[in-house]
Amino acid sequence: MKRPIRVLVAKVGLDGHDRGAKVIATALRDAGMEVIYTGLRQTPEMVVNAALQEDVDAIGISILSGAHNTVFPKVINLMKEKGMDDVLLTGGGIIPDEDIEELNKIGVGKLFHPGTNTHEIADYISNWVKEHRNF
Ligand code: B12
Repeated sequence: MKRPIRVLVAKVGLDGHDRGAKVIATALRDAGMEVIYTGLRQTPEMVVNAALQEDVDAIGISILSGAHNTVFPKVINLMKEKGMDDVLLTGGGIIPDEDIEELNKIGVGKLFHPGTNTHEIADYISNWVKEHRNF
């Protein structure tokens, strides 16, 4: 690859569960990716604007608060509005399987449960980006 994969890791909502986001940000950096971590309490608009400005290959959202069915559709719709069709939206946290299925149907990528090995997540992002983005 000519350049490292760029990923925006974001925490949307008002809760303070940032451990998973920080673990993922560190794991993706260790896997050789360039990671921008937004910090806590971002809105979908802030996340998508930051992703556009930073020209990322993937957006990763961490959600443990239960707000996934509100947040992911908002983010994917904003991405579509801005023409970010070749950017991956992925994430993880406390998200039931039936909700993951519905979110996948509207274009959200894989969502990972607690306990997922971080290598699996890094491999998924890396393979998706190689397949869908022009390097
Ligand atoms: C630690 C913890 C806390 C800590 C948070 C510390 C911190 N700085 O993060 C503290 C004590 C502050 C806390 C507080 C609260 N918590 Co809490 N907390 C937890 C707990 C026990 C573990 C979360 C954790 O850190 N796991 C370790 C990390 C590494 O794992 P992870 O985030 O799941 O990440 C993995 C995957 O999910 C995935 N992933 C996660 N993010 C991302 C992002 C991307 C991009 C990708 C690809 C993958 C990915 O990959 C990671 C690696 O495998 C969970 C229960 C649980 N079993 O998850 C409850 C839990 C999340 N908390 C809960 C609640 C209710 C609260 C409180 C509201 C309790 C209260 N009444 O006060 C408060 C909220 C306070 C606040 N202001 O936000 C609930 C949420 C319920 C819900 N979703 O409906 C849970 C599920 C407990 C429960 N069973 O009820 N909590």
